[in-house]
Amino acid sequence: MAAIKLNNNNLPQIVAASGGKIAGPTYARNDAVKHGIVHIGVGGFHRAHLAVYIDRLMEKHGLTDFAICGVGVQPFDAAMRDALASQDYLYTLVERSAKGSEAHVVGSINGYLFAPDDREAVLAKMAHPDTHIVSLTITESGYYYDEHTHELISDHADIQRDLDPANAKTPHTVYGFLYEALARRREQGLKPFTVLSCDNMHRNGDISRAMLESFAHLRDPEVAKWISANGAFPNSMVDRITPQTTAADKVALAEASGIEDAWPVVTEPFMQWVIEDQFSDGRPPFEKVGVQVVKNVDEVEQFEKHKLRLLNGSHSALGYPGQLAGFKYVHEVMQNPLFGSFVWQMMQDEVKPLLPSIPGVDIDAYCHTLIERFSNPTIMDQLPRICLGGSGKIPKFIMPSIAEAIWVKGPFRRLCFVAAAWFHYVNGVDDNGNPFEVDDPMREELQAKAREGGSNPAELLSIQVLFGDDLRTDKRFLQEITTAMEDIARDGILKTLPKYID
Ligand code: CS2
Repeated sequence: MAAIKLNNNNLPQIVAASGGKIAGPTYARNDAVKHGIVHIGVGGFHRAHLAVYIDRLMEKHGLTDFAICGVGVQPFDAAMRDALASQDYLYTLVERSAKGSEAHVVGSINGYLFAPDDREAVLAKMAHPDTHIVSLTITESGYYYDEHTHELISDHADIQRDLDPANAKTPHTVYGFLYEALARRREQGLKPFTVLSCDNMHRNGDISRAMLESFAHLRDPEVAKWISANGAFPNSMVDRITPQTTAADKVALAEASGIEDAWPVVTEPFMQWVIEDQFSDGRPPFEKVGVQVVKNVDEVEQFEKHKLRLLNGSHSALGYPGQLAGFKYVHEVMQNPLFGSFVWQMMQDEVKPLLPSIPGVDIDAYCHTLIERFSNPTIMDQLPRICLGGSGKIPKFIMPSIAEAIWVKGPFRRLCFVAAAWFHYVNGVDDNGNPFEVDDPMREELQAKAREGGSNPAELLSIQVLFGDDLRTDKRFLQEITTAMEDIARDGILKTLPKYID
């Protein structure tokens, strides 16, 4: 049977042909629903996370004021514009686990604006009274945040361009859009929309607030004051492992479910969102669909610490050494008993003792869930995805645990092994001599330092924006990481790993 193209007209046929196995939206997706959320950066993660929570609220709880209008600001977003527009903004979410695969059609996104086509349309949408939230998944580079000074990189050419009032109506950066739309809302006597960062960053809301306020201050201090007094920027912890969609995923969907979808999303069954209850202009009743809405920012921070250090830290522990050892997918790395033991012991012995206890959270159960999630053989989570942008990952997921372990005199050998593996990884050649692509904004600098340093970590550690000053002078740390680097260089990952397993 030929697959049926996904769109509004064909949806009933798709559902019927599946014998009721595939559910799709039964709620209205017309002008009766309002775009309460404008989302910048519609990719796989957004479509597996916020858009799914909203879909459930629309389907099960009659929510009509918070449908999503997607926005793309990057040239590459044209592909998402075309894919979604070709199917009335519907898409298929495929949840895969060892138990099987379930497909579901999501309808919460029902419009999409591509900024390079019409920047004014995006500004008008954000400034519209129906818009209550502007949410973001723009990756770290979209924030223009200097990790070291904690300030806006205001001398960046993109920011400079958007700061020029002559460009106010044609912004390129997220801050240019947010600022102009908020200034218009202020003029119109509207409340500011909530700026809701859904990026996997520590204190994502605080960073969004501080950067936007700096930007606004450079444009007009009065608007900056208004944003700071009235705006809301909730911090949140977001979680759902969402690999990049492949051509094979589309074929599998067509064969198994009879759906022709230009860009489906493949993800795991697990999802989590812990969000601070700070909204300036109303919000959907997220708690009805399992979101943990908390009053206190410290709570978000604790959940976030668990996630970044255990989930993302372990992903790095599987990713960089795994890529060097020649693996392609996370589950393949997990199937290797050495890696399975290594990552478990790193979590239990080195990371867990550093984490706060959260009432109602069983940290061992959490670690077990992670092992199960990493072992999921069906989502085919690609190592290059895990390894992408290591200069933004290792300093956040691994190095802080090392620094804290040194401080409390705890063990940190395995964490050093992971950092050492990344130092090797940046050279772009695996243990079998096969080259691979190192996708990192700092690639050139990293590779130059790695070449200069060889098995001596000093050169790479001298990159201050990544490593600061403290670790570089700690003798125990230097000894551990140097030993790991020498062992990996001499023997390769798989022969070195047993030394790190009890
Ligand atoms: C991964 C994350 O890229 C990475 O390093 O650890 O993308 C991870 O899959 C998500 O944070 C899961 O929520």
